[in-house]
This record gives sequence, structure tokens and C-alpha cells, in this order.
Amino acid sequence: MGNETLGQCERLWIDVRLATFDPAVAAPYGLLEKHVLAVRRGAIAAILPQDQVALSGFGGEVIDGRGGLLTPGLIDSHTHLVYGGHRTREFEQRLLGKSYREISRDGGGILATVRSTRALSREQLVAQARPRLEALIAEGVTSVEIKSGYGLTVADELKMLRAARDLAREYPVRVSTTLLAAHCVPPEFCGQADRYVEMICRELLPRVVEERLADAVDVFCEQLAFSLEQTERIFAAARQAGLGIKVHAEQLSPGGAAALAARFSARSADHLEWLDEAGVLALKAAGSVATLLPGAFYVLRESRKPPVALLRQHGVPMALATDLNPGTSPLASLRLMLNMGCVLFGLTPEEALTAVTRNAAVALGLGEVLGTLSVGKQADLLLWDIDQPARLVEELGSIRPRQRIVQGEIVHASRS
Ligand code: DI6
Ligand code: FE
Repeated sequence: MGNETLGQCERLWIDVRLATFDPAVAAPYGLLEKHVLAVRRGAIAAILPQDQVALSGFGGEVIDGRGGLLTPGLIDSHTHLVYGGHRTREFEQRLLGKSYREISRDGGGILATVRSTRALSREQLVAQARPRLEALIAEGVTSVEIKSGYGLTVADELKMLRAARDLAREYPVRVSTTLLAAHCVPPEFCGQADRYVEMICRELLPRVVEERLADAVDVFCEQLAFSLEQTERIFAAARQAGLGIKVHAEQLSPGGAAALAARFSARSADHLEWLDEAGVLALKAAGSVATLLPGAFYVLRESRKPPVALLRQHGVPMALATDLNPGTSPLASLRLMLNMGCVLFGLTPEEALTAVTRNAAVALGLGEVLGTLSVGKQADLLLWDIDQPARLVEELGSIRPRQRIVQGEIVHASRS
């Protein structure tokens, strides 16, 4: 049976252990020992026990995994990696005791990055984003979400999204783009947040849809950003436009944003330090992913942690992401988030790795396409010289993938 399928495959890996993260495989991490994985036309075509596979006569390329571990490519499902400049001065101020809220109130914070992002061309934005994206790719990221949200005018938000699409063309990585125009009220609309929301729904969103520049819409629903009512208006417009819905919810204060997003069948609600049990149940009922962002928690030296035990108890899928941004998480390492997810938030290594593979795919609306080693899914794979998956969570800096495979092709971290 299997060998007929193999006959049409371009490439297969032998002598590998597979950490499939496929829930149909009962072992921890969905581990399969001594299986081969074959790819055809960019997708996983077969996963078979090696002793059932006759390689003689196979016309494609055979790659000897030498006992390595094959995993799905890592997925960073929440980043703001396109932006201009840096906020090192604010980092120093916070270390001296000034809070993120105070800095924002004084015109720093998101608005500081809005100024430096508006000042750059699309090409300059791409140039500044490259090292950040390259760092993620080098450690095994094969899919990344990139949000707008530092432009806050029609032209500047479109510029950010186009820069993100440019990066997708340049690198061997899948990019999902998210419109986060409701990140902060821009100075032109100071004191007129409702009018800004109106502009997003009436002017900006239709342009983004027309040019297919975004896969989803996100709102920073928070006391220092947008209210529940404003968030709801944007979600309604996004849903009508057929875009996915995501939310920055319950990060700095409680407020019901996650439950609101759940009413709109959000793909994910993100941050969630202040999420309560009602919010957890709402996410569960909606099938939304709870995305935890330990980088921002750590950088802001927060003490309140997301309700991991409740999320686990109610079976809400958890994702982990970098939240890579110049203010609260200038940390271009998804592997660091695996480690922080366990050490700071109490996830198990298996939960953490599931959070950057299977669950992160669902958070991007790509659960059918990515996130596990399963026949039919896109062949985004990593080959590691490690014996246990948990080493990817525990040990930072020294472990790099031996091979990165995107859509069945072996790729390199550098520009294409
Ligand atoms: N939550 C965050 O932590 C970041 N954005 C958001 O909505 C902060 C972004 C920044 O400070 O630039
Ligand atoms: Fe964010």
C-alpha cells in the first residue's frame, strides 16, 4: 500500500523519529519511532513504519536522518515585527522605575514607534524587519504572523502590510498578516477614538480587503487603548469582510475582551493575564485559541499570570508567541518563549511545543494546513540532532535545526 504512494514522492526522510503533534498518535508529542516521512508536491504524502518500506526502486531523493528528530516547523502566531526604530530609552526609563503606562501617557510607547514607522518607506521597513525575521527563521520558524498597527493612517497601515507581504516573497516562510489599526488612537484623532474607529471600518478596512493585504483583524482592547464597544464595531466590520478575528485581551486589566472576541468566533485571544473563568469558558465554547505571550509579561515585570490551570482544565488550546515588538517584547526568539512558557507560566514542555505547532496553526486559521506531521498537511519540517523534544524547550542558544524544510524543499535561513 505505502510503497505505491511512495513511488510518486519526490523526497523522503529515513532513520528519523517523528514528533508529529498529531492528536491521533497516542504517545507524548505524537512520537513515532523509526518511521519514514515522504513528501510530494510540497505536502506530506506518507508516514510509514520504516520496516514496511522498500527503498529499492524509489526514484526520489532519500535523506538519511541519522537518528534525528523530525518536528513540524515552528509557528510564531503573534508578532509586530515590521516597525521603525527602537525604544531603548524607554527600556532604560522603565529600569529606573517609570511604568509602561506613564511612558505611554507622556507620548512614548506605541506612539513613539508610530512616529518612526511613518518616517520610513516600505523598503526601509523591510530592511529593518529583516534581521528580526532572519533570527526567527534561523531557530526554526517556518510560519509567522505579522501585524500592522504602527502606521495608524490609511497609507501607513497599507505600507506596513505591504512590507510584511514583501518579506513573505523574499524569505522561505509563510506570512499571515493582520490589520491592527486599532492599536492606539493616533494624534490626528486625539480625543476622538470613535471617529478613528469609524475611519478604520469605512475607509481602511475596505482598502485592505480590496488589496487582500490582511488575513485577519486585531484590536488592542484595553483601558489605555480601545473600549469593548469600539472593539465590537471593528469585529463586526471584519466579520462582514470575511476576515479572521484576533484580540489583545486582558493584558493589563480585566475587561471582558476575550469573551467579546469569542462571540465573534475569534481565532485567538492573546495575552490574557487577567482572564477569569467566564472568559475561559467563552473561549472554550467558541473554539478560540488562548495565546500566551510570556515575553511581554517578562519585559514589563508583570506579576499576574494567565490562568493556565483553568485553560488546561477546560481544554482550551494554548498557543505561545513572541509578540515581537519594540516596546514590550523586543525578543526575536520563539525558543525563548517555549522556555518562558514553562518556567514562568507553568506549561509542560509538551504543552509548550504544541503551543508553537498545532495550536499556533489553529490561531492563524490554518489548523487544516499546518502544525502537525500528518498526511495531507504542508510539508514544513525541521530536522534536529536531539533525542528528546523537550530539549528544544530547555536548552537555548546551542541547538539549531540541521535542516529546515518548507513545502517539502530544504531551505536556508538567508534571503531567497
Ligand atoms: N500589547 C503589547 O504588549 C504591545 N502591543 C499590544 O497591543 C505593545 C506594543 C508597543 O509597546 O509598541
Ligand atoms: Fe501584541
